[in-house]
Amino acid sequence: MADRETFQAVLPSILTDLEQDLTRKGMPEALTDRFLAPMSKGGKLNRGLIVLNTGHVLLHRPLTTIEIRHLSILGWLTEFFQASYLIWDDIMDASEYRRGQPCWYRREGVGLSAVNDGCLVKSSIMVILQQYFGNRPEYAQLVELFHEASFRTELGQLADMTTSDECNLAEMTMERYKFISENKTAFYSFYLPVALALQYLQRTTEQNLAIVRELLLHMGWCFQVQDDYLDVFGDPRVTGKVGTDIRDNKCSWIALRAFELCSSEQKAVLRLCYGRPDMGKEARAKEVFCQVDIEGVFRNFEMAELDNLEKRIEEVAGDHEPLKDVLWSVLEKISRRDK
Ligand code: DMA
Ligand code: MG
Ligand code: MG
Ligand code: MG
Repeated sequence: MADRETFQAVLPSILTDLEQDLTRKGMPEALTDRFLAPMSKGGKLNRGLIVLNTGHVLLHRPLTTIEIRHLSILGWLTEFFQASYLIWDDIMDASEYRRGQPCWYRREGVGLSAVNDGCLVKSSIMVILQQYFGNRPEYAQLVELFHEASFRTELGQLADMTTSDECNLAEMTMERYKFISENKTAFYSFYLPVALALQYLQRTTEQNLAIVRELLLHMGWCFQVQDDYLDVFGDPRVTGKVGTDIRDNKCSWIALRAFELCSSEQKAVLRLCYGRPDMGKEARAKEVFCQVDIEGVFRNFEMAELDNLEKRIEEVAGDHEPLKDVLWSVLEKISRRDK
């Protein structure tokens, strides 16, 4: 069976485990479906699949049935992690669509209860982690990784929101951008899934972790640059979401780069139009992005960064064959993506 199907086949049993836990806690049966609803919402499953794939690539032998199951569970917990932060992120960004449907907080009968739903999805991680890994030697490390990822993601989201609220485009810097994207995205999307697999398979050394951390944070930063590009130029039918970065005054890579390339007239248009809740102004800001050929600038940057990452992987992980293979397979996932 391909990784994706193997992985997907594990979700129903996790949901059943959660359901049984609720029953033990005396949760009225009528509420169970409501509890489970935000946990099975699809998506690319990239992050979850990275955990299982890292296992395959890391060991020079086939994984055992139990290893496949455990890695898939850790993958689903990574997906739960993402699901909870996306629920909150869509409220914070006033987004309308996610994965081709109205954002969770905009669903009939959800509204601000979405805040608590995000908490429940996230707390479910610890319920399942305890159940399957509670007696294993690496349990404390797995818990710690999820805690660290939470803190980093929240710091990134704080920096993302505060920068939008307090800075205009001229005041935003690439240094700030790097902090935001490494924290809000890279840590949980790239480092967390690989580090979970390394911990579970007991392949961590200080050096291993340092190598993957450096490269995966870099990959996550590139991934966020792509996300920022797709926010404005992606096809909503493919990405499943409608961008809000221009009107939200986001410290977005393409806005920062475009501003650097603008003439003073174009800068004046962006000053007037970027970060305003007005469709006409949003369109004018996008027009300026097109005038400075930001799409071409982005494509060149993407190509150069992917090359750069390939070189860096050879340099840093060259003597660590299994780690190198892991990093290559993650890099493949982000190469020239359109969603
Ligand atoms: C999302 O950044 C970050 C987290 C922690 C979910 P974003 O708002 O750019 O993501 P999206 O474009 O998917 O809304
Ligand atoms: Mg968002
Ligand atoms: Mg956001
Ligand atoms: Mg985005």
